[in-house]
Amino acid sequence: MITAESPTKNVHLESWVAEMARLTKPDRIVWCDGSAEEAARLTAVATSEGILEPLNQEKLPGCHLHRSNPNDVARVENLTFICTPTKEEAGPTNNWMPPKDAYDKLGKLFDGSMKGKTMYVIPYVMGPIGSPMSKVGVELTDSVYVVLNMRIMTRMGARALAMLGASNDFNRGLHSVLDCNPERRFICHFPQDNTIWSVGSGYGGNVLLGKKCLALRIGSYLGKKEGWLAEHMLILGVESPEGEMTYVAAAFPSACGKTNFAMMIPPKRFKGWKIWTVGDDIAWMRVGEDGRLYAINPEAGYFGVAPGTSNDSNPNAMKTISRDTLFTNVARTPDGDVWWEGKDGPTPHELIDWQGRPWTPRSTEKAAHPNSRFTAPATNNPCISRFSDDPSGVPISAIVFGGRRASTIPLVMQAFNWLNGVFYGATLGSETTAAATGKVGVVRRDPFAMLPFCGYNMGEYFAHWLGMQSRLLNPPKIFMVNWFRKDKAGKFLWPGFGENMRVLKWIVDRARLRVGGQETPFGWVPKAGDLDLSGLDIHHDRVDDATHVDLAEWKAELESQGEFFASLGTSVPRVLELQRELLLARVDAIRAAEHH
Ligand code: OXD
Ligand code: MN
Repeated sequence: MITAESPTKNVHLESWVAEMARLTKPDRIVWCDGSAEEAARLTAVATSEGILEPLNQEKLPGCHLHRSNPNDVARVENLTFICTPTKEEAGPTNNWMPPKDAYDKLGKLFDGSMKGKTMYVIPYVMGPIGSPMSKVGVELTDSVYVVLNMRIMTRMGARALAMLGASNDFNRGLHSVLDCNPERRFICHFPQDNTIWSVGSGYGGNVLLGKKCLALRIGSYLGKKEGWLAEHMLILGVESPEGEMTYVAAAFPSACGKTNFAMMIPPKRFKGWKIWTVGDDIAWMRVGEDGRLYAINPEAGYFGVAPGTSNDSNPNAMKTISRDTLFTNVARTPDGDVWWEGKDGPTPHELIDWQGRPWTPRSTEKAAHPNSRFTAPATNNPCISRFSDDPSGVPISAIVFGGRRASTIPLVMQAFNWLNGVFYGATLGSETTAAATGKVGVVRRDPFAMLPFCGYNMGEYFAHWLGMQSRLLNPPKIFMVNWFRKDKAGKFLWPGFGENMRVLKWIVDRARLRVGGQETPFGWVPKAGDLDLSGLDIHHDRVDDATHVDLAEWKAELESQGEFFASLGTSVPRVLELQRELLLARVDAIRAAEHH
């Protein structure tokens, strides 16, 4: 084994890397420094090995295409494990393996897994360098694709080593693609050891260990232990024409248009208003000295879903991915451009599909995989917030929960109080999409959009959220939204995209206590006239339908929420179940009164 001299004097890191190298037996160890020269060198390696394909460098400077193994295109929740000493700690929503069993099982798979290969050591920071809210991780991987993605998604290399110093406090991530066989694919988290072992996959969410694994699963566990929140939330700043800035964090299950919302361009009517992106997927939030909730985005890039991204749906994303971007499983045009379903312009006459096969509009399969992705640096985003790298984070005034729901859930609703808002989060549901493997189009409960990402017992997670209230002297207001409600004919009631600014404005004004609302049993919704609809060609009936609360639908919803709570068992805080029963009783009482 050739061991490149390590650039660190950190004995904890050195001895762990040596131990993992004894296990995986790589031919070579390369410590990544995060420099531009290194990126150029590794891109050349990846290109010569066929892992990356250069795209048209005039149209897309610095951009490359990667095609994953067709058996490896999404996160694999059934192969993702939380390895805590007891099953109880992992809770009813996680797959569990005892730590010793997991280390043994994966240890056998890792044994010699890097023979003939290079082990890359990737030191990285999640969060702004030097922020007390940030965390250091080190990922060891045999995938150059992982290195190049981590370079975009995190602050990696020498600056991460500098931040770590001599400390032993870093996440230990080990990854090997093996032969990319689903039978030998496992993503195991060891919260107590601050360790992640991932084998048998090369797909982003399974292998970019800083993202879902550290920033959410391990992060949520650390958050519970240390008194903060690691959330599956975008963070954006709304700037008014007067320069007033209001920060909003929003949780949506995967592929509900989170990236679009985080980069929204307000419609013409909102002249002078501006949306600034702090983050598009993950928020780490702490109580500040002033009793407000402060958020950082632990990531440095966007790992976004390509299909549906266009100059219509998200012009800022299109600009963001026009250079220095890695595309995974999209289609390519004969002249080396990228394409996916829902991109602007006419469908090209011929393409190479995501599996490298010729494709024409007559083909029955999709050209791009529905979960094809772009990995792009946040600094490419024309509307990146100037505070996105601020070590203190940004103060959050509103928290929003949203899902993809054809009925029941109104366009927007504000919770009466913290408990009511936590109840919104705990009962969040959405119709499934392609980001996770499994059935598409059924409602699944996805509390706080964290179902696949909460690294410990979900009931205790709810309790942690409830418990934050006593430390928040100035808590954010909590809302739910639903851009996806449909009419009887199955048409969306609300136009969505940039028009969501109108809803966001109501949220900001509510958070700042300066606009009206209509009380319902479940929260406040905008009254006719509260939403600014000027310049929008929509019949007011459709807005009324979009914001309507239908008691019969809600009764069914509350009953389904009850089944969900029951499935979580006794760890669900009693106040949440009582809140549900109170709402159900109110619905029954109102309906009984109406029938008299
Ligand atoms: C993601 C996801 O990739 O939530 O962000 O699946
Ligand atoms: Mn996500």
